Amino acid sequence: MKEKLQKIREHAMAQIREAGNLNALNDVRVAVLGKKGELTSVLKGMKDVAPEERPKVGQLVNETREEIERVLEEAKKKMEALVREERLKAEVIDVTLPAKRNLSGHRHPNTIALEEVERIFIGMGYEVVEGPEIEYDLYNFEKLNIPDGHPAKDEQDTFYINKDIVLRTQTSPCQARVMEQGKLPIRMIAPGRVFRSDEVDATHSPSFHQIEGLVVDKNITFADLKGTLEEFAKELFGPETRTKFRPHHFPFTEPSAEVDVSCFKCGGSGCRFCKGSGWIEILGCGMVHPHVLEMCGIDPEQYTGFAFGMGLERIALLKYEIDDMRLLYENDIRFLGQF
Ligand code: 2NL
Repeated sequence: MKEKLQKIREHAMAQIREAGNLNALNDVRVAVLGKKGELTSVLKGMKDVAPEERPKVGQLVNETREEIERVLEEAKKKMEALVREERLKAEVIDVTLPAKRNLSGHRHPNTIALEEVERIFIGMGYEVVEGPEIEYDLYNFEKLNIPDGHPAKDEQDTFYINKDIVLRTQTSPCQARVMEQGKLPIRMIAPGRVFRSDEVDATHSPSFHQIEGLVVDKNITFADLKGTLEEFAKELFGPETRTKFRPHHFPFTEPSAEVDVSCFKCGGSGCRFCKGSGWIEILGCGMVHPHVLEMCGIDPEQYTGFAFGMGLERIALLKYEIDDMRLLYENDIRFLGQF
């Protein structure tokens, strides 16, 4: 019996030494100490041992069991420590590595340009007013001195919802609505999305943005218009900027003008950017037509005003030297991230 136990012990120890992982160790435990294990079968064989020998043999079995358990436990601890060490080595964290940067959002060039224009006019005491993108024909055309039959009302240029309702082609209906409310004086800009039935190309889109401005008060003259827009141009394009007012025609202003600024790339001597002319067109303007004032409930004998309008995309393209308007709408962050 003694020799049998000795053999079981040595066999167990050898198996423990050979066990390469925790599973193998557990297999040894089951094979030796489990319900059907080698040592357990020795205990089951106790009935064949002479009664006076049983306590001694029992003690021997217990000692063997305890020793195997102890060695198994030690081996298990060693192996667990080894596994943990290996895992720690594999998971090593280099705290000196630079952190991964989060991709953060970015304002669209249109928004940057709009906020710049708003900042300038708010600084001159203007209010920013927004209005509906779907408008009555009455506000979009009629009250702005664009009667039925006028070429600007052509179905080819305008998205009609029905004969009375259109997608606004300018933001002036906003201003007509403010004038109608009758609170004077008015100093406002109206930025927003407008719609024209245009084909997409480098300078056109069926949906783009405008910023219009309106001032109505007593004794407003063309000098106020010139002073205001000259100041605006200097703020937007730099203090050296000169302006040129060229006579023009708009149905809603009289007299009307288009405004050029001296090229901020070459200073006016002529370059590729201004196509050699030294000037860049930025907006249209004029004194509000008396008939427009009248249709919006303002007495043109008492009040005069000036108005202007510019394309936001045009300003953004100029300011950031972008040569194709389509880039503004493609939402490619490799492009948008540059501004
Ligand atoms: C342009 C020219 C302009 C206006 C817009 C306006 C509005 C009212 C009354 C009179 Cl309520 N005028 N707006 C006036 C002159 C020019 O825009 O080239 N825009 C892109």
